[in-house]
Amino acid sequence: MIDRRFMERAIELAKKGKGWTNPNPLVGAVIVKEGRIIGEGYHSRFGAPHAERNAIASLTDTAEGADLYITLEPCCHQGKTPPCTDAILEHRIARVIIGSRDPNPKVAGKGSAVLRKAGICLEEGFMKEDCDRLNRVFFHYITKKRPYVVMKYAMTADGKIASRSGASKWITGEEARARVQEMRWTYMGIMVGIGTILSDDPLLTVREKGRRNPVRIICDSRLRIPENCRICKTARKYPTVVVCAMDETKTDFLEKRKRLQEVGLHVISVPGEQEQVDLRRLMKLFGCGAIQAIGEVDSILLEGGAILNDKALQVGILQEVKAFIAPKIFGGSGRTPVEGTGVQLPSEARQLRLDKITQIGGDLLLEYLVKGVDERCLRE
Ligand code: AOF
Ligand code: ZN
Repeated sequence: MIDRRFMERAIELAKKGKGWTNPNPLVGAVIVKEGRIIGEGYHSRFGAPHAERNAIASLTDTAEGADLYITLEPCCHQGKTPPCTDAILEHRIARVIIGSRDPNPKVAGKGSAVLRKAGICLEEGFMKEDCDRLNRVFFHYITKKRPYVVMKYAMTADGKIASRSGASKWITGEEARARVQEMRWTYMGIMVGIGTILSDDPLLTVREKGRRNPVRIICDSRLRIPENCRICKTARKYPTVVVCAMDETKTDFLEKRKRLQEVGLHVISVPGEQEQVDLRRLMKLFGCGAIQAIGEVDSILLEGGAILNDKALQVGILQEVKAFIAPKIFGGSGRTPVEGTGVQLPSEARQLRLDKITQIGGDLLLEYLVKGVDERCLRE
């Protein structure tokens, strides 16, 4: 009999790797014999052993004839670690119950095929939706080689991200702000526009000790970032990339870059139309790890401001929107999360699909998926 409880346990284990496995997936494994768990494990860190091997290492009995519940199809390739399919066969596991299929072209059904061919009884797609939910980022990144980008903002019930005077501290309550902190360490990058640096002088780091900090990415077409801002002052401690759209041959650029490099920033120029950063090309560079000293970035939390948010939506680099809504009203002329020109007609709106609603303290968190993958984004 296949038991949901064991896959639920595997999912719970997988989640323990959150924030550490990127750009690898979250994976949990449970080995069951005669209705009893005899081994369990998860993928805990990028480069560390896979979930299956950790589960095997923890066995309290031989795995011969046992069932393996695994949230993701076992790999069959030699990566940083040897194929998990080998370990499953060596330990004579009789049945493998898989949640998600691994879309990594190196695996993509081949892992299952190896097991089936070896005579293992396979159940695929068990609790697939729950298992797929663990790895939205990985599925996007491994098939498209672009970061999964999430736009996050906090607004009042009347849609303002700041009051009339521009003040934005604070819109949401403490618990919602703690949730944002948690979001930061689950993404590999955190991106803002220069406007946000000039108005808020944020640090964009993770306060919780012992957590990984995302790479800070500042879109700053003309390199206006002041050397005395908090980002610059902490650039040696927290990797930071400033992306501009300047002519790399001009002395103006060379001089500014030199000064910023001296404080520890990585400066690149990715010029697009109208002397602005080409966001699609930038995503491609991050996805394939082309930015020296940063490596591959599988996910980015976009924290504003309104102009960059608009641009990101327009060029199609966004996969998800996370909107916090505070139970208060500012009224007046305060700024809104997405500005720019906007659409002429409601029928021209960018469509989202509501994915989840959570109450956090007195605030709401609405999570939406952006409908349809923008193919333009993948070509360029
Ligand atoms: C599994 N179990 O726990 C994980 C899998 O570079 P490596 O060797 O760590 O391999 C990374 C790839 O292996 C990754 O892209 C994904 O396809 C798969 N991850 N597979 O069987 C695991 N983490
Ligand atoms: Zn593996």
